[in-house]
Amino acid sequence: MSRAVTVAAAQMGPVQRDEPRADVVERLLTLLHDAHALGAELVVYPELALTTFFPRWYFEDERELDVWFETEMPSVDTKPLFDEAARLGMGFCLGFAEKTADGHRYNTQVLVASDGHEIGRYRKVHLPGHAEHEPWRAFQHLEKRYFEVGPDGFQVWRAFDGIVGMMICNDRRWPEAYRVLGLQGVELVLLGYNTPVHNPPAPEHDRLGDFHNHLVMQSGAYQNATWVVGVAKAGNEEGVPMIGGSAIIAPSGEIAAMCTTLGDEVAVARCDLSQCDSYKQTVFNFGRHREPDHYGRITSQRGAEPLT
Ligand code: CDT
Repeated sequence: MSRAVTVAAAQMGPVQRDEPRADVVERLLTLLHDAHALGAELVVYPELALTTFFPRWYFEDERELDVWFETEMPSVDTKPLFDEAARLGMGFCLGFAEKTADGHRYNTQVLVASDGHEIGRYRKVHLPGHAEHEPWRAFQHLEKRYFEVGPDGFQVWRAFDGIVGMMICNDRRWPEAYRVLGLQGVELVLLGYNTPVHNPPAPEHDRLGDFHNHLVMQSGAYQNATWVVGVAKAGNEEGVPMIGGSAIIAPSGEIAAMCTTLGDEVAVARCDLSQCDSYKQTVFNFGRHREPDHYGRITSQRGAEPLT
């Protein structure tokens, strides 16, 4: 039996440092309406969608850092998005910087149902970059300083007539993230990203950013028999060019829809979750073909231990 959900990848162009949250939410509402007009039932927004990608700067003062974090969701500024999505009967997934009541900071994505209730939250596990100021870089990537590793790992939720999981940006480069979701039967992975074109420690990779983006999401989708929806904040943000290429990827690994600009844009695809079944039952029938006795190093070891 077919189980289809029409999904919109709501890519954003850059958000500049002084852009007020309320203005950003206006942009999110425009994307929501565009997605609705195209028949979408679920809209996926980027990582840290409400602000510029602030980990590119070093803040010594805690109060300077706090301005980028939300202490409640919905917040006053995002309430209009929650209200309008519920009025239209649309679900959405939104990335934001979260500061909890007990002072923990996470890079978080919230999944909201079509009636406006919160289905679940995912807090980013694979934090890229560095924890100390590194002045030699053209820009910083201080996620390891500003966020804690999400404590809840990779969970799934029954939603949108299927099994939904989330990850955030750098997580998409790690096969373990998809596989932990795959082992819970995931059928739809939602993820936002902010990926600079330039990677200061490895500038020789810069020309490959778009290729690697699709490579990891397409292989993650295929090898785990799931749809993957990856959504960028793209374009030139505060002088730092970011890749676009937001895409909706089928369990075959094929791209079903993709953004073609570096600005605010929606790409929509009808995601038939039952298309996962033939992969889950045959080539990626985990119960039949996996050999976990031979995978011990995956969890017993962190770094590579090359043969000497
Ligand atoms: N936001 C985020 O996680 N960005 C990282 C940059 C790493 S540089 C290769 C990403 O994986 O896209």
